[in-house]
Amino acid sequence: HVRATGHSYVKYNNWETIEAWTQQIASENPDLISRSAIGTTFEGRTMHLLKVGKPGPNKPAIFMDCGFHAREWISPAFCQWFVREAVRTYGHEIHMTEFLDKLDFYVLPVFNIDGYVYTWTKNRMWRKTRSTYAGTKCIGTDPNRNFDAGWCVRGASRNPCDETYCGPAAESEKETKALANFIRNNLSSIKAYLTIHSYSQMMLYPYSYDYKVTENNVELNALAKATVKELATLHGTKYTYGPGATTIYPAAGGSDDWAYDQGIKYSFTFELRDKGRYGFTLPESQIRPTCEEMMLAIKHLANYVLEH
Ligand code: ING
Ligand code: ZN
Repeated sequence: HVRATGHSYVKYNNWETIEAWTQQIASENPDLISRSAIGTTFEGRTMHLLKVGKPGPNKPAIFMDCGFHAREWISPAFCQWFVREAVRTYGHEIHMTEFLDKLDFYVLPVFNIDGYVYTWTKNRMWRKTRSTYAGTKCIGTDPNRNFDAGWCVRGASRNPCDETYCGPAAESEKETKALANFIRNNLSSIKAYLTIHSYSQMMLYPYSYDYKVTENNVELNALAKATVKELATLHGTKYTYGPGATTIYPAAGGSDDWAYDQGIKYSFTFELRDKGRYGFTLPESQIRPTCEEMMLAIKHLANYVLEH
């Protein structure tokens, strides 16, 4: 049985295919996409970032990453879908045209590339990075416990053998450092930070590292409520929403909390489909509906960011 190696938006693609796709889509759409590298992973792979938007001076930006956790395959599939929809509908659909004229989307298709490769080759259920440290035989740090936001105070483990290991220090992981450096260097333009996980069908906002609420909690709650309502209009899929600590569980060191504390007032973690029937092994037949309904959510957020 031969499995085609070509890229498909309705299949899960391996890293080799996704990496080639970043090059291809950027070179086919030079007026809308530029590709850069923000760093390299522990195992030496290049972290390619796509900047999607019509070039112009002083544009605000929305940053979105996928593939923090290796086994959450629907997440990278969504980042690819988003980029394709952007280039496919620019100039044909008024809202996307306006977004790309007025905003840039930074899209990091796979953050934890080493872990993603490992889920394709050795262990489909791997979550963490693949970094090693002296003094332990256990491998990997949870990248969503490795940011400098209440680092390792709760909902994270100091044991390198655990799935939620926070790492030997905040930003110990090369991937975390690369993403944090990029955001720090672009804080004046980045208005929103979106990080895409699975599964549970949730839209979370800070805080997760503490039970405190944000200064704009009322606004974030209203925005999340309206966003998930919009998402549900397509297939009736229900997403719950709220601050991370009380909606999913308390967990320190997450990227959304860190981005928020850097001053990015619209910071969200999405947990895509489903609610546990298939979990991380969401069938490929659900890529299209999951991504189509998520496009409505992203477009709602983009519109909000433009108006605020
Ligand atoms: N869920 C997230 C996790 O990293 C989360 C939930 C969001 C934690 C924001 C901390 C901050 O555990 C999944 N599915 O990974
Ligand atoms: Zn995750």
